[in-house]
Amino acid sequence: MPDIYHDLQQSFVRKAEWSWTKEAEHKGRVHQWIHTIEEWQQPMENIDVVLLGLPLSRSSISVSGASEYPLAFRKGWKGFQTYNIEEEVDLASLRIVDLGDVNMHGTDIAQCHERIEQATSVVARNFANAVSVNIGGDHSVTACTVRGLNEIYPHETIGILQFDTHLDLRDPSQNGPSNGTPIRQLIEGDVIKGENVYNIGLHGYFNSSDLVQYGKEHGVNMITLKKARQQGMKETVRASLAALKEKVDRIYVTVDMDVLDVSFAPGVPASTPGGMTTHELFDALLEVGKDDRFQHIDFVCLDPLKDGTASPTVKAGVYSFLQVMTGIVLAKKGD
Ligand SMILES: [Mn+2]
Repeated sequence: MPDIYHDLQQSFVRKAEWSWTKEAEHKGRVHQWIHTIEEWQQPMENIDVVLLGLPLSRSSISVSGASEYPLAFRKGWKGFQTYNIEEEVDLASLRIVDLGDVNMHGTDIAQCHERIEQATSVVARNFANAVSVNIGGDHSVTACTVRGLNEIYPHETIGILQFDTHLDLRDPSQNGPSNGTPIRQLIEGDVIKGENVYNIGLHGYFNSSDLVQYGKEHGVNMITLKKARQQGMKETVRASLAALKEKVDRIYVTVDMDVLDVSFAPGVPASTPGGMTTHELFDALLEVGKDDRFQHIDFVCLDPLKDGTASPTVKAGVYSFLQVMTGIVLAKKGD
């Protein structure tokens, strides 16, 4: 067995507690396209995208069942075809592997964070050429995944494109390693610079002026939703990625699903009125996927336990991920 299985095992990555049985009659659907690493028969170097579940939400400030999202995400795949009618591309050409979930400690949050950091490092080392997709979990996981990357690439500058209603710049000395502090943890830990953070989606009444002040002092690029709408969502994403490319070696994209308007995302505890429409987020994520410099993305804070009966938020979460994949296929085609 290649060392990679051993490495993953050592860093607490475990086969997901649940996976799809492959049936020929469902060929063409997303759940038939994504293989677990155990099912993967081709060389590991051939893999384009790796998925990793981070089922942790004890670190969320508001009560959250985001730990259940990796499972709900996987279950949601069956409702989607790999063919995208608007872009006329089939995702089936993309070689994607589900590595499983980081096995969390029952109660020790610090231990959970340590495991996430370690697992991210191992994934980055073993799949250096693949795009990595992390499925949270609450937003605290982003501090861990970015630290994990920094360990593997200590000489690289990492930049963050953040889709979020919040700055996530609360003070870790008061709020701990929670979902309100990941960006500040990374700035204070010298892992990233504030000026290399581009946050798109800020609006309304959900960030205090002292945190905005902290953001300004550290050069965080705060692009309000109002500004993004004036400029156009696609243009805003393109401009942010272009600016990041000038300054950083590696781009990490973090999608806090609370960036969506609460009417589109009832299954996100911190979503608010006045947020992004699914349409805007899907457009934004297609642009992200098209950009060949982005290598890592996470989706966080989606709580399937709070979702509506037709699972609108989980479906929006799967769709969001697929938009990024579609962008990658378009980029490979040279569009
Ligand atoms: Mn957040």
